[in-house]
Amino acid sequence: MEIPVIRDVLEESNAIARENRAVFDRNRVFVVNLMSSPGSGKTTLLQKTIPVLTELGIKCAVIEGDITSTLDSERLKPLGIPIVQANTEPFGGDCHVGSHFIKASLEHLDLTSIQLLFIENIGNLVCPAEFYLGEDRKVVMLSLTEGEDKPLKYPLMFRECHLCLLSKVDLAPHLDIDISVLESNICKINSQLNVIFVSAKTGEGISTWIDWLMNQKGNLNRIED
Ligand SMILES: Nc1nc2c(ncn2[C@@H]2O[C@H](COP(=O)(O)OP(=O)(O)OP(=O)(O)O)[C@@H](O)[C@H]2O)c(=O)[nH]1
Ligand SMILES: [Mg+2]
Repeated sequence: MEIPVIRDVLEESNAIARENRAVFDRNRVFVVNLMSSPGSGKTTLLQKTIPVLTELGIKCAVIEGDITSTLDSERLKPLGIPIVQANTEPFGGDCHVGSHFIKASLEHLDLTSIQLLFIENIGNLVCPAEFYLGEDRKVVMLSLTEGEDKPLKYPLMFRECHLCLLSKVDLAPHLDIDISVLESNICKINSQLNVIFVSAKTGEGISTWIDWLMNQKGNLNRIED
C-alpha cells in the first residue's frame, strides 16, 4: 500500500491565499501585510496613517490579527473605518495570521467600498514571514529599541518584505543603538529592502511612508481608476 506523503504543507494555505488574491484583484483592493515583533508600533502607526489616507480620499479598512483580545481594534475604532478582528485563540492560537483567517474576514467587509486594506499581523518577527496571505506588499516594522542585530537573527522577515519601517526614531537619542550598524545588517540580509525611518510620536517619516504606499506599482492605478 502506498503511503501518502504531504509534499507541500503550505499548499493548502497558498491555495487559499491565491483565492484571496483573486478577490482583491476583482475588487481592486490594494493589500498591505504589516508585521513586526510585539510592540514595535504597528497599531500606533495605523492610528497616524489612516486619517492622512482618509483625508486624501483613500478608503481604508483593517484586519486586526491577534491571538486574543480586541484591544487594537478598539484603538482603531474612532477612525470610523471598517475593522475586522481575527483572533487565532479559538482555533488553536496560531502566532501568525493564516490565509484562511483573511478569507473568513473578507465575508465581513464590503470590498467594493475599500481601496486599501491593512492586515496588522500578530506581533511576531518569525512565523508571519512564512505565510503568503494574498497581499500586495509585505512590510516589516522594527523599532530602534529592538537592537541592531535583529535582521541577522530573524532574516526571513527581512528577506520577504518589500519595505522596512524603522520605528520609534524619536527615541534614538536615549538609546545606545548604532543606526549605521542596523542599516548595514539590513543590507546584509536584503540589499534591495527599502528603509523608512518613522516616529508615530513626532510624525517624522509618516509622509514618506504615505508616499511609498501611494507609489507602489498598481496601487495608484487601482485607486485612481
Ligand atoms: N516613543 C515612541 N513610542 C511609540 C511609537 N510608536 C509606538 N509607540 C509606543 O509603543 C508601544 C507599543 O505600540 P503598539 O502600537 O501597541 O505596538 P504594536 O506593534 O501594535 O503591538 P502588538 O499589536 O502588541 O504587536 C505603545 O506604548 C506606543 O505608545 C513611537 O513612534 N515612538
Ligand atoms: Mg498592535
